Amino acid sequence: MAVLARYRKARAATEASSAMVAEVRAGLLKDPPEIPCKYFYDDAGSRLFEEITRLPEYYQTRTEERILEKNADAVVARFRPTELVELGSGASRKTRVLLDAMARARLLKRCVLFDINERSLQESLRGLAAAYPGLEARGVAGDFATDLGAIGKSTQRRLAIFLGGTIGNLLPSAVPAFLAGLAALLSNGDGFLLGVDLVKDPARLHAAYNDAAGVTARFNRNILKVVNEALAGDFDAAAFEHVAFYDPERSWIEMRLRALRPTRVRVRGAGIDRTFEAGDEIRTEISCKYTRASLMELLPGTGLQLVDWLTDDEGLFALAVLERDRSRPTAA
Ligand code: AVJ
Repeated sequence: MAVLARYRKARAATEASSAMVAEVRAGLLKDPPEIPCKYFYDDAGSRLFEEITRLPEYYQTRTEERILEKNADAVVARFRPTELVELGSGASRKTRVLLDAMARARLLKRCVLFDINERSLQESLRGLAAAYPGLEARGVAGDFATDLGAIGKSTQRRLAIFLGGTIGNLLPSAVPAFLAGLAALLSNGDGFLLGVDLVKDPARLHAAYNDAAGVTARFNRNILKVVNEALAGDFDAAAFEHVAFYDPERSWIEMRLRALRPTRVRVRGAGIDRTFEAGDEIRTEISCKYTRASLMELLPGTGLQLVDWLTDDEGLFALAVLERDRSRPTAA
């Protein structure tokens, strides 16, 4: 059987690394300084994130998987997709729940995976090719905030999925443009499943980002190693502690790295040379939490409509079921 499993990069390697130079430099020169959270996901960081998804405190992944398992057949029955498009697929365990539902409905033809980490993509594509003979699977490596266009449009009926609550990494002000870009990949009547972590008891959120085993702390500090390796830096990761807290005003978790003592840092590849005093912080991630209402506020003008809201009994996590607006022309 012919299995098509290939991937390409949304941008050339040189272009991606010059973007990293500019982004890391601009971030570290901000006050307070920051490092974009997409740089968490080198191979070690991707593995640490997989470990996070199995932590007892990190309810997101298993809750979303349960919601998906319960509703996959109904979602497939509603949109009748022949092609699945997954953004930020990572290890792509949840992808299979939908591919299985599409196969049961005898609709499954194609699958496109989009992820920042090339190795995750290659492994996922290899796994899917083995598990779904005849599936036309391809991958695109890129940044979902800027490179979505590289996926291109399709003549197939598409179901796009963006799971895990990763939309929370975008500032809410950046979400409408992202959603409009995603809608441009779809045709009228196509579906989009968006996983969102919900506003809840701050203690529960705090625990999820400050796990007892310290995996999130290792994940957070790993970003310094990524910067060191890619940009000839000399961050002393041991000089920084993990900080994660919930900001109830902005409804987001913020992760930071806080200097434990004065530490000089040079990042030669980004032209950075500065000292962090004890207590100085670098912001490494925001993870926004939504309600049905706060998500709906971001939809007008994007070409997407909320048609269902699937959640768990405890109201921890939701899958927003969105449809490419039928009343709009398909042209982006
Ligand atoms: C993959 C972005 C959804 O925000 O919860 C996990 C990343 N950061 N623990 C999240 C993360 C700290 C995760 N997302």
